[in-house]
Amino acid sequence: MFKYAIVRKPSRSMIEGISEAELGLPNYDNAIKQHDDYIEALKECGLEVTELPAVEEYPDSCFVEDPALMTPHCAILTNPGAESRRGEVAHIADAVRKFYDNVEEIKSPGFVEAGDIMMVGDHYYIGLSERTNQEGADQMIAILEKYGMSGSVVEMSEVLHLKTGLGYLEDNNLVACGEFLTKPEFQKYNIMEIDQKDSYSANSVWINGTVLVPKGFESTVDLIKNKGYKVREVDVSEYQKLDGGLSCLSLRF
Ligand code: CIR
Repeated sequence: MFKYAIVRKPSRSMIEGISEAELGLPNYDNAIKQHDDYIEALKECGLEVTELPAVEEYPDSCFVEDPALMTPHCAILTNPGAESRRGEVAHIADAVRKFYDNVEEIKSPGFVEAGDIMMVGDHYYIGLSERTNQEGADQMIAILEKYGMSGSVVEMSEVLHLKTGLGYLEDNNLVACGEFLTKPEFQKYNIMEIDQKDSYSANSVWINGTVLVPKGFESTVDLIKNKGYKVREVDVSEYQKLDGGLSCLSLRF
């Protein structure tokens, strides 16, 4: 069960965030409304939410999932592969230290963005993406092992982050799309297949028994409800325009 979440208010500079989505620029006012509802959804799942102030200097800084990984035993400050995002780590560090005594760091030439990391119990799958490299993954695995956890790498090539196409819903259930459907390491899970046209909804998030699903993907809602989960839809369309999903908008621990 998770107790806390950290989010960061989007900055007006978010329109300059990295994007390959080709869905147009996000509307700031609408993004704020959606962010408020996202926070409400986290609270409905029983989380105590810390909202950090916007940082105009970093357009992608509302995607707090990437600069840190929170585990039950330690927190790890990452080293984002995207150069324009590297400075976000210093901005999240204080908030992380308020909750953790054990805070570790990924260092260059190792790069990790924690959107590439999926937790399954004590094991952490680490996607090797354009943002996370082998050296970063090796450092991450060494840190996890120091605290009695484990990690393994997942080769990937189709999407931005590992969790862009994959989400663990606990109880051995995985929502997956595209290249992740056939990866040998995931065949031991019950794979709930997300159709390619609904790929954005593969980034659905389990929080304390409820699954947050991005708004507008009825078949995904049905798929997840049919497995017995409670579903809460959240409209994050303004963040989709920046290649960001539901999971990227918070740290949950
Ligand atoms: C980026 O490209 O870094 C941001 N525009 C989106 C980050 C999304 N984060 C995530 O999937 N964990």
